[in-house]
Amino acid sequence: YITKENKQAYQYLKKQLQRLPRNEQVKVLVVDDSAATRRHISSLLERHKYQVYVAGDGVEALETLNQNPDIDVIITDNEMPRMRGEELCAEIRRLYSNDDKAIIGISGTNNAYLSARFLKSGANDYLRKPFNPEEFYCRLSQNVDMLENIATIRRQANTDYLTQLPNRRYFFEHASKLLAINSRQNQSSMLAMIDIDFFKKINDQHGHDAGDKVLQSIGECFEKFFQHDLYARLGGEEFAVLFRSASSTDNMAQLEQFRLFLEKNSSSLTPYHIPFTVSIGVVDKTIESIDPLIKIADENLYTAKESGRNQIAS
Ligand code: GH3
Ligand code: MG
Ligand code: MG
Ligand code: MG
Ligand code: MG
Repeated sequence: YITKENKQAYQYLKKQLQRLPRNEQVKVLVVDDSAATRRHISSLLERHKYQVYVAGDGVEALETLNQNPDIDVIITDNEMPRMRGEELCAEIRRLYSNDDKAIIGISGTNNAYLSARFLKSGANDYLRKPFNPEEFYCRLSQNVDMLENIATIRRQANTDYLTQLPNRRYFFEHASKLLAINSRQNQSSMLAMIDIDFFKKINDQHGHDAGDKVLQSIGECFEKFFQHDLYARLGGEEFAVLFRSASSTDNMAQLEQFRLFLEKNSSSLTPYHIPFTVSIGVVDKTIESIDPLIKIADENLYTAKESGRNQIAS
């Protein structure tokens, strides 16, 4: 029979096994001026299937990071020519967010203050040489866990749970950046507000679950029709697209294709076979802030609704 200890051991083993394929995705940069130490740490990492990069000092490390910006963890020695490990930490923190890179300082010196100095310079963790491999793996793995958790939370904070589309927060954050770039280049920005017609009726006639399925199905259409643009579910049955292309003719054609596709195919998109259409309000303007752009698009959306729905107004 399964004892509590057995079960714990089994779950631990399962976790360890699950960990292997993850490590293959994790990129670790080893910075040390001693070739022997670089080899030792690299072989520990390779044994657990991490992707390994090496650098002989801080300057080389910064070059490697510049060429491989997706490196996740930096393990660095302190005593090195040209740049000390602490200085490297501070420089990495100046250049990269501590949300997507973890730093572990390593040193063999007998300086009692070094661990604190490493941490103050932006390191997440510290190991004294010589270290026990188990401790090394545990500290590394906990730092990777932390990076993964941050990535998960960030993804969730930016995603609408029902449709899995980017959400309002994501849209506003990125829209202002895109508008700033466009207006600096004296280029207009095109925004479309898209609203499902008579959606309340769908809920009333077919139930809230059916309404949810309609929202999910239209979400998948956004990924197909506007994959190069910034789109989001702003709330309820309302969506926005901010176009990356400056060609308003192309953008309008894309919107018209989308509207027509739903008019023709919407009933086959859900198991409930509910036909639905959308109304779209469009604005094309050289402007730096998103709020007035949304206001005009909303007014045009209202016009599209008033003029009989299932159409685009600009
Ligand atoms: P119009 O053509 O003028 O846009 O009419 P409408 O019925 O689509 O618009 P209205 O604003 O009156 O109703 C929107 C409805 O959307 C009301 C609300 O219950 C429903 N709704 C909002 N969010 C969700 C959701 O996540 N799931 C479901 N099923 N319904 C939702
Ligand atoms: Mg050294
Ligand atoms: Mg409405
Ligand atoms: Mg509506
Ligand atoms: Mg609405």
